[in-house]
Amino acid sequence: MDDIKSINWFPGHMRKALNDVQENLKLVDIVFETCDARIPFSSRNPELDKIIGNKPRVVILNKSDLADPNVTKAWIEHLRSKGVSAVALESARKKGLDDLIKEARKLCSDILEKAASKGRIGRPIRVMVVGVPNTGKSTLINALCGRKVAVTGDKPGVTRAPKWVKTDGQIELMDMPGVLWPKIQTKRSQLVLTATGAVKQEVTDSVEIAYETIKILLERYPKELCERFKIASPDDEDFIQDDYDRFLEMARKRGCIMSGGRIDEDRFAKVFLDDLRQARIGRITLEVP
Ligand SMILES: Nc1nc2c(ncn2[C@@H]2O[C@H](COP(=O)(O)OP(=O)(O)O)[C@@H](O)[C@H]2O)c(=O)[nH]1
Ligand SMILES: [Mg+2]
Repeated sequence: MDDIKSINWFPGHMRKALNDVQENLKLVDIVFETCDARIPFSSRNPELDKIIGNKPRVVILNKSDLADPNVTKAWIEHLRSKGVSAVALESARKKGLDDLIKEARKLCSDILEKAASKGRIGRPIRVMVVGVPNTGKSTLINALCGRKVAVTGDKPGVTRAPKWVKTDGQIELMDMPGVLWPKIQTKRSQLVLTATGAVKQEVTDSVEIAYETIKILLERYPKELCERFKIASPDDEDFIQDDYDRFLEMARKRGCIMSGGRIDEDRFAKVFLDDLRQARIGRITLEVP
């Protein structure tokens, strides 16, 4: 388990983290900004925009194996329409790395041409990976390097001189990813960050998180949800209208029953969240552009 997940962000941490990123930005040609493809809004921190200036950047919709491919496409188009480069990636399975590197070289073509005109032909592009915790920064760095790199700076407050790791694709990768914090501005952001596992939850919250996430799924992925938990779907006659009754029925069907016949809501909440995080309900995206 990453240390980072247990960090309690407070304003000092946040400022320090942003300052570290800002300092290291000066050393690179381009930024790879990771986010979670299931929640591309809540897993990005807009503070990065304020310091990035005109440095090229690619937004990486990571863990796209878990996300709805159609919605991922819509996010990529949406970001591009705003002039932001974006690619889908599965860092864990190294899928999409070629597209990412191609995009990076395209965005850095001016820099590369300028270097070439000064005789530095084939100069590698210098890259820093930046993102909020749990968006796959370390996994991406390892995938790009083709081996496990000791990523020690993956924590705000650990400042040292970055090392550069050469990769295929003529990239020099900073071994220290830039760490941002999740900017939780709404209850909905809090919910989806917790539901996907990006933010640690208190044990007592599981039921509420599961309950509220089920409501989202019922709107966005009713077929997948009802099939997985073997309940009648909204266009069936015996669909259970009441949210809480439906929740209890899902738990009952899943065998989350205590001795005496009471429904074990806590156990079901954990079963549900585990199914969601492992994409066993399906490839699901909780935020649309
Ligand atoms: N399904 C899936 N999981 C991933 C992918 N990339 C990373 N992960 C997982 O996401 C979790 C966080 O990844 P990590 O690289 O530690 O994120 P970091 O905190 O940003 O450095 C780990 O459990 C990884 O195995 C991916 O492409 N697909
Ligand atoms: Mg990490």
